Amino acid sequence: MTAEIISGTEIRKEILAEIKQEVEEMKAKYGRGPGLVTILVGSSPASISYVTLKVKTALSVGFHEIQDDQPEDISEADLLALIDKYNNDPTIDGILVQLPLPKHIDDKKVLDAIHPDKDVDAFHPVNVGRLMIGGDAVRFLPCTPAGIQEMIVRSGTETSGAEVVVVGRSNIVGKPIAMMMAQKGIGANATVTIVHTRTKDLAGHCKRADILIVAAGVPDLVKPEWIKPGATVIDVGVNRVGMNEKTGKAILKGDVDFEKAKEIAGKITPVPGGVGPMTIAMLMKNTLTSAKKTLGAA
Ligand code: L34
Repeated sequence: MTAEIISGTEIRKEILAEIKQEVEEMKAKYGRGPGLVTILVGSSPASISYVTLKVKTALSVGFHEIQDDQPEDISEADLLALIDKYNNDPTIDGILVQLPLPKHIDDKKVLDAIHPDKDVDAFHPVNVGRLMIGGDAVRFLPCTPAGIQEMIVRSGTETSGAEVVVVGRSNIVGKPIAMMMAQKGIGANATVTIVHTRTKDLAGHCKRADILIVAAGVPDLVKPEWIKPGATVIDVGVNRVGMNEKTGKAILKGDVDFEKAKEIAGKITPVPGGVGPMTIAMLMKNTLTSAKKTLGAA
């Protein structure tokens, strides 16, 4: 049987429609909508592609959006000063500095400089700590993990008591999604295992997973025979594996061999059109949340 495809593109549409509606109500009631600034340093094609999508999406839901592109050779001090400017700008509810940054800039210093209440990526240590504590402490969830959890919930996958295996232990995806799935709450209450490059029996762990979340950044890492029949597979990988000669666009591939995996899995996310679009939708949701809290509307 072929797996049900969990379409990030479709779910995103629903979420953005909900957000757009709320933005209109906010503008009518408070005289302003949410404000987001995206800061892109340099010109990596992947980052340009993602930031362009973020800007377009923000404008489509009625946000005040500032696209602040900076040259590759901007100094760390100038970047920190820029962040400080937006920290103090009352029209800005969310500050996003696209990663990765050039090598001469300490990304930890930069992320720490963003005010936690405007940190719509939820990468600041304060927001990471709040996520760990869970419940009412949480202001923002990191965008990719939040998108993954939303897809799991909206696809009707049972998480309570489920075996979740997370492949990858990054700060952006692996660590936070593992913590979120283990916590109490909707789309959570799971038994979670984190596996990584030093794990002895990667295949054995994956085979036990009712929900397999793969965020390793290695194309086709997960083999079809590692998937438990009927499992829900969430593929976070967005690997640029080549260029389409005709369109000039990058060819994207996930961390899972999709064509074969979809014959075994119960539900599966595609690449492109899966987790990527959800990441952007959740960024919009976080920015809306930030504005609501600032305005006293939530
Ligand atoms: N600060 N840096 C910060 N926040 C983030 O949340 C990110 N991330 C990751 C890289 N750096 C970041 C993103 O935005 C990865 N990421 C991201 C966002 C969107 C998409 C992929 C990764 C996405 O929309 N992918 C599309 C294809 C886009 C294309 O054609 O290039 C998809 O369908 O998968």
